[in-house]
Amino acid sequence: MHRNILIISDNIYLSYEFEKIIFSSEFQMYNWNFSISSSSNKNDFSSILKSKINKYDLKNRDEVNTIIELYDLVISIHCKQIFPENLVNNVKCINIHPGYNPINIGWYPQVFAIINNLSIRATIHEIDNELDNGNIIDREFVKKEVWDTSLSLYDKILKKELELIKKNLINILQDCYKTQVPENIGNLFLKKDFNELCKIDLDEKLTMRQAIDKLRALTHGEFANAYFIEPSSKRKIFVSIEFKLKD
Ligand code: 0FX
Repeated sequence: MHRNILIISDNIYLSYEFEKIIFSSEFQMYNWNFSISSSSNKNDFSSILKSKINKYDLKNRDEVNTIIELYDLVISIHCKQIFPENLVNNVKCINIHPGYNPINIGWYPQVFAIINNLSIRATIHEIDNELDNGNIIDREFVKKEVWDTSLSLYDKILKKELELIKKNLINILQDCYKTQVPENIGNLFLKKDFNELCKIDLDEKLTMRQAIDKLRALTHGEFANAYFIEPSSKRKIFVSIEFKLKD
């Protein structure tokens, strides 16, 4: 059974919801600690979470050794740092991924699921020495509609991730869960693929379906993602799409 658990995250919403889960009486016997990456703003997290927040830099050997000494389980909830070999080989590390391993590994999975018409799930898996690759503890589908934007699909995935956490947490803490090896190598999408997608080529020939899919995959609330360059002024013009559903 694991007693000393480190939650490492760069996502405030999920950290807040995770904290609500572990504050229930069922989880009081465990020793929980929250930490963020050095690039995240501590005040942002401290103003929302009740727990004390640490910062760990996983590139720093001494800090990784401290984690190894203090904790017997590390749970990554959208932690943006790569887990080093030393950490993964010495402490059980678990990741919550907002995608379907192995179909959508890597960055912003819902964006690439829309663009490439791939199914999407949320996944909990053990961390090994490759990105989003370890043995799968649980994963569940999220329904993708033709009117979903990146944001609406992302919101459904976060909800599913929290459901999976609630369902599996006690078994993870007691180290009594079954795992499944990922079926294949899958599709890896990186931040640079996303940046590349954002540049709209006004002369690209697409079907209307492809064009709508591209715009909805890049529509995420206030984020300015898709853009084209207006030829005369060379200004970046940002584009997004809006759907209105009638019953
Ligand atoms: O924390 P997170 O939701 O997830 C990301 C990766 O997608 C995930 O695969 C990885 N495991 C995790 C550690 O980091 O990312 P975020 O909070 O930076 O962004 C959330 C969503 O916001 C993203 O899915 C798409 C959207 N977004 C974000 C940025 C910064 C945009 O549409 N444009 C942007 O410029």
